[in-house]
Amino acid sequence: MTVNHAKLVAEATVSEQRPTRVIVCGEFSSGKSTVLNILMRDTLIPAITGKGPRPVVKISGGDKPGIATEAAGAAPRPHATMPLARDLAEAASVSATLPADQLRGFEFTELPYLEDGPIAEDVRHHIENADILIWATIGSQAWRLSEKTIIASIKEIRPLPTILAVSRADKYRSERDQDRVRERLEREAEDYVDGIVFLHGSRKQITKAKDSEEEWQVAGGPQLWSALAGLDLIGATPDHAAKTAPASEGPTVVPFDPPEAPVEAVDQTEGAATAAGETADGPEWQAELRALTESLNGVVSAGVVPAGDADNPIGLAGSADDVTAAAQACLDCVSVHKTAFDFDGVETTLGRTQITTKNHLLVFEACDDGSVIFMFNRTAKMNPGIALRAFGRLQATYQAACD
Ligand SMILES: Nc1nc2c(ncn2[C@@H]2O[C@H](COP(=O)(O)OP(=O)(O)OP(=O)(O)O)[C@@H](O)[C@H]2O)c(=O)[nH]1
Ligand SMILES: [Mg+2]
Repeated sequence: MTVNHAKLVAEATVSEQRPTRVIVCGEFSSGKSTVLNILMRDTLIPAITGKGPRPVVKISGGDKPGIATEAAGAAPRPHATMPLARDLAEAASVSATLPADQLRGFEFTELPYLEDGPIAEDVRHHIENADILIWATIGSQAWRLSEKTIIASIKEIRPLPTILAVSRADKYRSERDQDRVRERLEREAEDYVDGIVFLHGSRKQITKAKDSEEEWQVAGGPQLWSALAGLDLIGATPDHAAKTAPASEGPTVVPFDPPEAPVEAVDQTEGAATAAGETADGPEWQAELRALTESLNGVVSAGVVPAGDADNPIGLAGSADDVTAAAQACLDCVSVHKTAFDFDGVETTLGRTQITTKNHLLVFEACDDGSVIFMFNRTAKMNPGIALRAFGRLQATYQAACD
């Protein structure tokens, strides 16, 4: 898989002491446990049927694997394997620690299904302490008024960056149907969610995804991780008191923190500038941006065209040919814009620009120093909303390095 978890973790856990907390919420049977199973790439959590009580389900990465349930007022009870659905339904909570690499630094918590109405105190507590919300919705009826109302109440408690996970997308009759739903959701849920991911989460599909990257891609696993990587997290400070402070204090963006692990070299176009203080892979900002693009799914190419050096784009992702082609498309666009829209001799500035084709999205922006940063994506692998958000982070990181 292409997700750089080191980056996600480094970024999300400002303090080493605490994992990134992701709460998975949604209405009854909307696919919350399925989201956890897809992230784990395993069908560990059974589907509990009936509209009765549900345990809080917590999954974390860690070296000491273990599963424990808790019942109200009783000590945690360890289990060698995940209890059956009927036993789980009677527990107040179940926690599983798994040695899976991709979960390291994370704590995913499925909260019992929510209904329109006041948010219970214990649910409120989870929201106040969370970093990210994944809202699960059923593909055939996605984004109902009740969901909007519940998410609004959650965001009033804490304005969590939010991924909309659309389950049962395998039930759409065609890709066109899914595209139509995506377009509608992008329009209607725009103010509430920061990214949309479609899931094919039947238990059979998740089982197939265990040993096959291709099947995992079909399930939507890499897309889900990509969407998480594209988020700006709020309020993560090592100080617990600050974390639980009222949301009215406003969000603060966690600074981008590159992974410490060496970043794999990407095709570099010859002739890129070399200045003092560079690492073997180029200046530090290049390593940062490569780590970020590497954590995204569906990037064909990405790079920077230095000001006044159009022939030597700096590759951040993709082959040298792909970088050159996308760079050329951006430069042509800038050039056409300059000549075609030069009103009365006053040069207009081209802002962030996106070109959408049937299967791709090219987005670029000219920076203050005249250089151009771009990203070229496959839309089937990362939907445009997430891609634009991710590009925003790429551009902001680059701009900060230029300043
Ligand atoms: N085919 C298919 N089935 C799915 C998908 N997502 C969920 N299901 C099935 O729908 C049922 C409910 O899914 P869950 O993930 O348990 O939903 P939940 O939100 O955790 O449900 P509650 O905790 O009971 O509210 C299960 O039988 C799942 O296997 C999907 O993407 N495709
Ligand atoms: Mg569930």
